[in-house]
Amino acid sequence: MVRLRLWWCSFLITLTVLFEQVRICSCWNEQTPTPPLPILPLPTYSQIKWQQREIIMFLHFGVNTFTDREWGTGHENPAIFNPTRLNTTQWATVAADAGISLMILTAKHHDGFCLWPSKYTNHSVIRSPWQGGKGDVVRDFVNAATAHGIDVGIYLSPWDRHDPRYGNDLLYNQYYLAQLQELLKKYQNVREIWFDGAKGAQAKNMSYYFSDWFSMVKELQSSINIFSDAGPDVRWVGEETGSAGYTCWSTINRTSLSIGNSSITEYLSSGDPKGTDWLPAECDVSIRPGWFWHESESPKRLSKLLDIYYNSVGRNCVLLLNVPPNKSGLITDVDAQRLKEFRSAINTIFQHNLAEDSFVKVSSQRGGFGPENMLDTDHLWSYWTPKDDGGEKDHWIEIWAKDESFLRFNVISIQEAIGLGQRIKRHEIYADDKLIVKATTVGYKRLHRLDRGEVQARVVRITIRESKAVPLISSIGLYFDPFWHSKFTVT
Ligand code: FUL
Repeated sequence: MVRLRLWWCSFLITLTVLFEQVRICSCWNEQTPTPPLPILPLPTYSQIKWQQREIIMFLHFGVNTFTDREWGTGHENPAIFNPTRLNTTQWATVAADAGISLMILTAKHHDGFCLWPSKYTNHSVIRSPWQGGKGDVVRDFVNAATAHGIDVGIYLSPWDRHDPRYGNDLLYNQYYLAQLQELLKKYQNVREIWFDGAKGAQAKNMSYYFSDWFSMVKELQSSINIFSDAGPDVRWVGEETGSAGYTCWSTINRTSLSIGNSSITEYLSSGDPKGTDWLPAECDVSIRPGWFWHESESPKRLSKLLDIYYNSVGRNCVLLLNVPPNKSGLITDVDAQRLKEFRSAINTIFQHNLAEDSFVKVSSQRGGFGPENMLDTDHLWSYWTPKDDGGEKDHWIEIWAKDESFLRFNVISIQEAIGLGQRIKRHEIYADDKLIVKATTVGYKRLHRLDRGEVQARVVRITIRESKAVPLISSIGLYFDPFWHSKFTVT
């Protein structure tokens, strides 16, 4: 009898446990699949917003515009600053027409002349005939940009060839910090502040109190991105022709960086897969040979601007393109026209993604994170990811032409869901089993414009050979760039 009771009890317990397991399992199946864990470091909200801008605009304007120089001496007479037709609305219109969402103005360049009426110096617009000394270029710039829905950034040169305090660490740092506070209190919603590392040979011994400056900036405007050779939010790419490293990580070790140090340019250009800081690179380059406007110069050709686009935005960077206003205070028509052509060319190239008309197959998929996520409009939080089985094997995506047709393209685009970290170390692309691209990093956006020219294929395969953790791909694309005239055409 006792035995029977015991048997009956254990039977009931087993049944309950089984029932509970089935219940947990079925609940589990009903739940929305969760994303994989992130791989640190991650971008901040402001860094993601910055990255999504892709192209931003620099405006170098000041006394050099009137003296035909690149670096002023600091001895310029403020009276030479007299832009007779200054119109910041025209600047903003040119930027808006080019699809630009952030403009950065040189409030003070190395010559020390201030485009706003700073109370800490009289070497400024106060002493210029423009608007009878009552004008404020920074104010007009901020107002015009804001009215056009464009964000603003400010460049305030640390190197100052005018101010007598320059050379005295304490006095000059106090002056510089005072101007920073003045600007960031006066002009709201500044999205980027640019700390230029350039210093003339005679100024090498001056030290800047970067920690004080950075802390003050964040205290006054917390959503701002601070740019310098060493970040902390955006890093210099290490050169000024508009080209990032073929390998370009948004991660780097900040402790290995310092401002104005020419021996780290390669490190800046490639970043560091082992880096513990998220510090993406910005590629600054001018539409003209110089940063300031010079009558004798003209804008770069469209083909050059497109090369720059592929080598900067197409290598996981933001392109900061300088378009300098001229002596009259306007962006020159040829520059405005070139910029329009540039935007229209980009729109033309990327208007039709052949992958959208194709079948997409993948090596495997984590539940809820299928290949369709690579073809929607969310290029950040919607992504395909394979099953994470911990194995070392390759993951791949195949794009198949429908029916008996061929995919005809010369550009391939891949984007990683960087909100969960940058992961891909090596990838390859095959057209009908023929290797056409062997590359390294992807990041926010990787564009491969094929040197070998146009390719026609039934199937294109993207293979991820090495990744820090399972890859998360937010977008893939195959495009035909009609502006790319390569010597070779491979079918
Ligand atoms: C450099 C400066 O010396 C140039 O004049 C220009 O402003 C460029 C963006 O940065 O370091």
